[in-house]
Amino acid sequence: MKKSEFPDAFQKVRETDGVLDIDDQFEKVTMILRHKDVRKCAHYYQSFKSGVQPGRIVVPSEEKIREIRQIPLELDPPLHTQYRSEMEAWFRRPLQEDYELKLTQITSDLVDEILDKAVLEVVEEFALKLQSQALTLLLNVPIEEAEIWISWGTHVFRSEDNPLDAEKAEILYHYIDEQIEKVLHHPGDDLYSVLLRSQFEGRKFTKEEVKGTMILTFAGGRDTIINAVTNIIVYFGDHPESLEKIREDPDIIGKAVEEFIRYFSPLTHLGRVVDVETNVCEYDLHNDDKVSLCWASANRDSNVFKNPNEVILDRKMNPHVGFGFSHHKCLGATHARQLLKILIKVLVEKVHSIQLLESEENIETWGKIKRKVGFHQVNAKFNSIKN
Ligand code: EMZ
Repeated sequence: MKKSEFPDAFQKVRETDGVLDIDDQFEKVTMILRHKDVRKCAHYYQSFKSGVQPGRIVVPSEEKIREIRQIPLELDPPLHTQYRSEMEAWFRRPLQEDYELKLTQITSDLVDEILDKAVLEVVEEFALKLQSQALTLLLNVPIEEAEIWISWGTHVFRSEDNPLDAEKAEILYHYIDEQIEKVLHHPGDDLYSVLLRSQFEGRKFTKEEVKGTMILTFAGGRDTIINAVTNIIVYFGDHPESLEKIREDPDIIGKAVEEFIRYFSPLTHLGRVVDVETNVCEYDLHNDDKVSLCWASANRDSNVFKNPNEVILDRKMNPHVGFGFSHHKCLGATHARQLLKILIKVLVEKVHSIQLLESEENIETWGKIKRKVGFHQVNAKFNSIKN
């Protein structure tokens, strides 16, 4: 099997049962696996709620390591809509020309740094750096700040042997508290200051609301982007002809990004809590049951995607749910898409080929299912186009 192959772990159970019951810290979670059902549950927020105890809708549940609500993720309309509308313009900034130029510069500098190095570890030495440096643009803070975030490693709550590392989470919470205090005294034009000036129901956001939004900004776009970046690089390592194809026809970059998001599905799933007895999904669900909407499974549903297990760089119809669906579509998606588009653009301009050496896969376990989501480590050599 090629390193860049990501098998569809859910195929059999999706086709036969449509759902999979798993255990998360002694609570049953019913994973919803079919594209049609995932979209339906995401849409009917009255029956499948996000606005429950902070941490509960994440799988594994983060209730034990977080008391603060991630905003707007852990809310339902109409509250969700009110908060979201305050932030939307800010999270669309990645479409602005100067933002795009700065992101191109960051990416280009990082690629120059790794070209022709004897061996590079892609996750730590490239993907994590790119994710962190790019985040300084989204937050509008100095690029040097990325050094601190890089030192936290690839996930803000997860460490090597613990998926819910409370001590590690504290580092992030403490850091955000400090930043909020700083801008309270010296407001500027960074995201913290913008949020502190934002309005909710006629009053300003509280510190806790700002903190909840910032936790989401740090956590939600971290391992997801790192996985996407690493997986795309591994894909090009295995498929030099794809680098070539895009070099010849760069107009397909937008479509290629959507296809990579579909195929790799960096976030496996997100939970909801069932509010009323409901048969909206034709499954046996009861009040207060936890379900998860499995984006990764939905994105391989052969009722929707032709040849779902193939990467088709210029796939025409691609209604993937890699960024979620309906009200809770990812707020950071504009930033993520720009980052990946620019990454591919820079790679095809500068890199001739990528030689993959040893690697270690990152495998998640969901009940009886094992799903490859990315890599803990990939050693590679990037060969410059100039040689
Ligand atoms: C949560 C989640 C949300 C969670 C959109 O993604 O990503 C996970 O990586 C975090 O641990 O807290 O933000």
